[in-house]
Amino acid sequence: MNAGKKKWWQSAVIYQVYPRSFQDSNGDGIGDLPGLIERLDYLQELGIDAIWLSPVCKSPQADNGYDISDYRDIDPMFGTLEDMDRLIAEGKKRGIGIILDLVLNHTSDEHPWFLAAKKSRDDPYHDYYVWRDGEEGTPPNDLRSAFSGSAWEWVPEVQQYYLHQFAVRQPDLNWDNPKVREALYDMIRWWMDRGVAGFRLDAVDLIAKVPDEKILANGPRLQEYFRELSRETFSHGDLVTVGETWNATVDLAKGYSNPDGSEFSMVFQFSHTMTDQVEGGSKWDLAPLDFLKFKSILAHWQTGLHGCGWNSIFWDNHDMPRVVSRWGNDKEYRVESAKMLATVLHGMQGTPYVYQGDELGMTNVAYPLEDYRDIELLNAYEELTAAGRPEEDVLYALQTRGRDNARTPMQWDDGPNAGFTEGEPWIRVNPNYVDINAKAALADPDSVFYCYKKLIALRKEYDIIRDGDFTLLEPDSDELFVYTRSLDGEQLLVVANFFGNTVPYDLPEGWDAGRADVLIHNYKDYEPGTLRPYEAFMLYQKD
Ligand code: TEU
Ligand code: CA
Repeated sequence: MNAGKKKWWQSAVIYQVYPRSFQDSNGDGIGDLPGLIERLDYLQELGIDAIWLSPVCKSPQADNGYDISDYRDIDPMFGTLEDMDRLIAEGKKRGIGIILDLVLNHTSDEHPWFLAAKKSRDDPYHDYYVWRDGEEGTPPNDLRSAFSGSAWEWVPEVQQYYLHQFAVRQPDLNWDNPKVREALYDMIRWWMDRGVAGFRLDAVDLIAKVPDEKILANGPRLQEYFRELSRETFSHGDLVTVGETWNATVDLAKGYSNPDGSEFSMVFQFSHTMTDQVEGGSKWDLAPLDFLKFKSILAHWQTGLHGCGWNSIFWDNHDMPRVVSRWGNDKEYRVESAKMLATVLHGMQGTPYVYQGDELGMTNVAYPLEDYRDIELLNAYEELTAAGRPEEDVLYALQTRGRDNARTPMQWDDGPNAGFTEGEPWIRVNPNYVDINAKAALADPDSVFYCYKKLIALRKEYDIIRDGDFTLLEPDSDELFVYTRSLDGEQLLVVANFFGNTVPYDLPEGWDAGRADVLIHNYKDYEPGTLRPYEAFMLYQKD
């Protein structure tokens, strides 16, 4: 992209808050907006520019807020609209923007639109959702919900099925109805007027579904809808927008993140997060990480969008296991591997997203079934065991990949419930909070926290991290993740041992550890010719 035309979000680092697990302020065991406001100073210390806030609108919480019943109000569990205004204002004071999570593919079954829609075929709201005729017990086709079971649900009052790509309680909106689109745009403008910094768009590549042809993602009218959405809303403000597009390709993403601003700022693409599952299987079909594929996918996105689009870069979020447990080592090398993963991520081009607790090196949990809360996980348990998969094997898969790994309460200190709540937390706290917590991290200059802080600061200091092009080195190494970035005579080298072995390694030609600046290193000293377990560093030099 041309110098002088930089967007604020290209130099930004965004931090994701999953509000129900961040900080409780009133002892009901559920995190809330006043709690988040109390913790803004912590986030300012980390140095982030914006918070992506998972949904806080009114919701029966069938899917933790991703089922919205009123887009223009805050769920009482999280606070009030005044709390939201205060969050936006307090954020602004600290240079932190608030990015709302817009769930536009579906609503809650308790949204007034759906309550009206399911009463009668003649109701003006009926056509806000996706209905098909059929016979009870024989759905229109065999489309499956992402949360197990059929994607169709029968409603006796209207003698029709409605489509739900997610839970039964998340009916899909009918984007082909212009009234639906206009109603959503109006709501988005209403939020823009309240001063939000941007939006994350949930499951947005599913909005243009054509269920009769079994097309869910990337429907034929998708780009038309994206352009109209942007034209009617975002393009009127200096906002950051990030679409969640599980099914994007580099070619599609060039359009989605077109620098002309006609669609979104960027999208989340997930192909690298699917390199440790059986091909053609589901997320519950575990396989060892295909490291060469993982690297080549990331490199493909880095080079593919350079200069003609923009990447979002992330390792995990509220739908994923904790990265240090997944691709690092959450035992003896927890700190080293958490720093290594952070270094590899933050050296790439794009806008980094830090998921809450990753800056502490928070880990997965392995709970018995009764301690889990997530609808996806609980439905998967039923479906997989009913299909005959051994219970132990199912539980192991859920413990390894389940979304609740990321949703355990934020670990603030070593006091009761990790300082998250004075009540009974809605989901159990990870027992390792006694050692892994923000208070301990802030007191230790070598903590994972300060590594993130440093990486975030480097991004502001070195234009090359924002602008430089990307070249993957050692593409065939089963152990090393190495790349360079370059920009007009400046060069950056990121070297990482992604695994727990000691590996012989010499710097590439033209690099001299004595001459280059060491921007960050997760070991204290440098050992020529060798990389120790999970060792990672970033070097910088100028011609
Ligand atoms: O996720 C979209 C999505 O495709 C999920 O089904 C995803 O595949 C799954 O969570 C991976 O385990 C978004 C939100 O991020 C998620 O939290 C919501 O549950 C979902 O949409 C429905 O709104
Ligand atoms: Ca609360």
